[in-house]
Amino acid sequence: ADAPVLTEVGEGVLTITLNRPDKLNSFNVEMHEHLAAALEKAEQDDAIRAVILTGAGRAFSAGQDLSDRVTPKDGAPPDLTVTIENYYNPLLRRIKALPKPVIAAVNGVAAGAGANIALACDIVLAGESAKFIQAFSKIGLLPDSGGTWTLPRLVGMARAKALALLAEPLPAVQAEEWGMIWKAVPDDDLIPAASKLAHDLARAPTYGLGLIKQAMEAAATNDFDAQLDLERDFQGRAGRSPDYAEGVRAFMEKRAAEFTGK
Ligand code: T3D
Repeated sequence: ADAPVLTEVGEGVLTITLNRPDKLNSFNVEMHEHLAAALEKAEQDDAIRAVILTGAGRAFSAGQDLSDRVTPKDGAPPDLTVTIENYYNPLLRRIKALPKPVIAAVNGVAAGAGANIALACDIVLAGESAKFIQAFSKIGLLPDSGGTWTLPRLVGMARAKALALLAEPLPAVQAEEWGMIWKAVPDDDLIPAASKLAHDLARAPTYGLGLIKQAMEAAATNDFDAQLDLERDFQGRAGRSPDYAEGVRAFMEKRAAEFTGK
């Protein structure tokens, strides 16, 4: 059988493709395990300086594979905390903690956990025909994979609650208008645009980009004073990096900088 996740590395960019197209790239344990391994590679390999997450076929991901979630009449219900604790939550923590930019290239429908995994990425590009659906409420669940935290921060509480309660599909263009994603682009431009973005980022001072990502995430829970302290400390670290030295030298010498990610 085909691998449930495909990976490809080139010029500092790791492209991860969810690959269960017949099931709209919905998540089973095997796909979780392959995705975790791919992200671990991104963590450990210094040569990888940006990541693209996308889906094969017509969907980005339809969230949890529901085919093994059917509760027999009079049977015991599944314990959903197990998959969330063992697979979804570690996945979301991995994406957030990775000190490298992760770009979601949302090639089609992103539903349930599939939507919230995309929205946890650092830059979200979507094809114009893609839709985001907080599908959970249709089957009696609530948004997981960080959705109840992420959505209100991205679009405000009014829109977040309505999206979660109504489970109405939000087209990519409207998602861009609402500030929920970075950009909606014509479908045919999606992969080239994501690839260009990722390659530009991979050539950038990626150590600094990692600090930017961590500082922004920390701001969600820090107060202003704590955040000023964090900026001081992180800037101290950035200021000792070879890429900062190269950036300043290149500016003064009026030439293009050559960053190494250190
Ligand atoms: O369980 C836990 O561990 C807790 C964690 C929960 C996390 C979650 O993500 S819960 C939410 C799960 N996801 C959903 O509820 C979404 C279900 N899917 C849909 O609503 C629709 O499929 C879409 C809106 C995503 C796409 O609609 P459409 O009309 O383009 O396609 P379709 O015809 O519905 O689906 C195509 C095929 O994919 C179809 O199979 P078939 O008939 O061709 O054999 C469909 O059953 C299958 N499919 C789609 N989504 C899932 C799925 N199979 C299993 N699980 C799915 N989530």
